Amino acid sequence: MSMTPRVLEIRQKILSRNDEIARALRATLQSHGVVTLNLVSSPGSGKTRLLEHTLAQLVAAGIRAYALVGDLATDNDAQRLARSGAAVKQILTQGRCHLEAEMITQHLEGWDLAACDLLFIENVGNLVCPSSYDLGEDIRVALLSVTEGEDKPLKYPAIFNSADVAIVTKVDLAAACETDMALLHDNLSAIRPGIRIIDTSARTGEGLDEWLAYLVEQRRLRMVERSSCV
Ligand SMILES: Nc1nc2c(ncn2[C@@H]2O[C@H](COP(=O)(O)OP(=O)(O)OP(=O)(O)O)[C@@H](O)[C@H]2O)c(=O)[nH]1
Ligand SMILES: [Mg+2]
Repeated sequence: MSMTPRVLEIRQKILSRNDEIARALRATLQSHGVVTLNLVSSPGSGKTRLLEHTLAQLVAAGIRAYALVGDLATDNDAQRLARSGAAVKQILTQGRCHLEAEMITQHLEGWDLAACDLLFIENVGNLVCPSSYDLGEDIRVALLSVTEGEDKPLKYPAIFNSADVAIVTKVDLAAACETDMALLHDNLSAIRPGIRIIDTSARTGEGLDEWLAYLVEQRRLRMVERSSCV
């Protein structure tokens, strides 16, 4: 007998268990007024650098932000993010290539969710596995740096198709990499028609105000949506 169906069955069970935990987590976060973002991308595309800037700006503006950051090893990213003054925790994934909802639930313990406006979850750098795992987020943010090649949305469709917004990073390097920005946008839109795309550079500051305005607007919209659902 072939092993394939059994492997698939176990995988489905793990995913449906994750979905159940994610559903409960989403309900808890929403009931406390938290808007949650899950940042996914390949390793090194600039998730932490974007978040360093974002958290510092939000703290300065009096918007209460928390961050969880997942990695296989080291707490380097948590140390970088904590400099902003925001509450930050590192999640070490014990070798797993993605975050799971249960890890988020566990690491939120001890945090006052009622005192949080925006929760950022930086996923493990990986363009494949994180796409299947709901973390109870409201907004999935896919980052793609210009150095990775315009074809990545076509080659890794699941991660870009499941995103609500795409952040193109490192646009200061676009000329050096001969990146065709129009093609990169077209490929993102082909995989996720109508997706909002924000071009950014953490180095020059390009697009960062647009990203911050997007966050503030999304928080407002989600809170209005929730109050009208009660
Ligand atoms: N030139 C340039 N470099 C950037 C930009 N954003 C990030 N970088 C650099 O890219 C490298 C990786 O950035 P990180 O923020 O650590 O990337 P990451 O996605 O968090 O990486 P992992 O957590 O390991 O997946 C660092 O050297 C950053 O300084 C940018 O906008 N422009
Ligand atoms: Mg990082």
